[in-house]
Formats: sequence, structure tokens, C-alpha cells
Amino acid sequence: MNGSRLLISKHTVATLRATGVTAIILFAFFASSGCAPRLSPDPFYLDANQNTLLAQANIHGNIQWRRVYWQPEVWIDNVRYEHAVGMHPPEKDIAYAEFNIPPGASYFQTVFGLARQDTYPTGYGNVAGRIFIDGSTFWEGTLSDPKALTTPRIPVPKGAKRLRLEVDPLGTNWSDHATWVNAHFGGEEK
Ligand SMILES: [Ca+2]
Repeated sequence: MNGSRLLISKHTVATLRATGVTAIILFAFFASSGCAPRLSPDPFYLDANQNTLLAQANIHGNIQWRRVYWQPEVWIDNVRYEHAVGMHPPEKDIAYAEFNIPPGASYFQTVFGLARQDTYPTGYGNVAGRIFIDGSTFWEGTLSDPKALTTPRIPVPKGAKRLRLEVDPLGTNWSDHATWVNAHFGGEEK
């Protein structure tokens, strides 16, 4: 090893040290200044981001986006909803759909209701709905009339990967018009 190379090596080491220090400072700065991924879009509606669907099973008529399987318009308790995920359960089994949780999501919120059938507007069955995140139950509610249930903002644990929506027919699936409307992730609380 000659002097020149040793000098270059010293310079390189010094540069690397300086770069390393700079990197550590920058990392600390970004970590402390909210450079975590931002949810985009925010709000992040499930029906507007259908590629987040990972799996579905046992849904009578399959999952329905922005409609219900018996008609295109979604009405719950005399309110029309554009953002809708129809999940009519089957007879004697539980329907479910699973979704990727997008980066930057800090909460999930939805309205769970029995959507009207215009040709039979008095028909309402009964169902239970459940929301899971990474296998843990975060919310459960039951329906048996036109009145919908609005969930609270369900906090998404840091690093959580998978959202699961379940619908249980609670016996028969007659008029079990279970529909999740305005189902969305949100970013940081505003
Ligand atoms: Ca039922």
C-alpha cells in the first residue's frame, strides 16, 4: 500500500463517514417530520380501488361494486349511495371479502345496511356484519330493518396488512341485502 492510496483511502473513509452522518441526520429528520407514506387518494374508497380486493367467498351473486345484484341503484333508509360494496350472504354460510390495506391508512370507516329492493320495498332480512384487521375483530353489528349502522373510525394498527368484511346470514338469507356503503380508509385524522 503506497502513500497515495492511503491518502485516497483516508479521504474515502472521511467522505463515507460524513455521508453516513448526513444519512443518519436525514433519516432522523424524515422519521420525525412525518415522512411516513401518505394515503392516496384520501379518502380511499374500496369501490374506487377494486384492485385492493384479495379474496372473496360465499357471496350470493359475487361481490357487487357500486350497485347491488338485484338493481343498479343502492338505497338504504331513503339515502342513495354511490360508494357501495354489495355482499349478500349465502344460505347457511358466511360471506367474506378481504382487501389490502393501503399505505398510509390510519383508520377505516363504513356504513352497514340492508339495501332496498325497489320491486319489494318492504322485504328486510337479518344479518350480522363483522370487520377484521389482520385476523382480529374490530367491529360487529346486526341489522334487521332499513336503519343502517355507521361504524366509528376504526384505527388501523401500524403495519396492518389485511381488512376483512364478513356477513353472516343468521339463519336463512332471505332478503339479506347486506351492503357496505362509503367504505373507506382515511389518512391522518384531520
Ligand atoms: Ca338472515
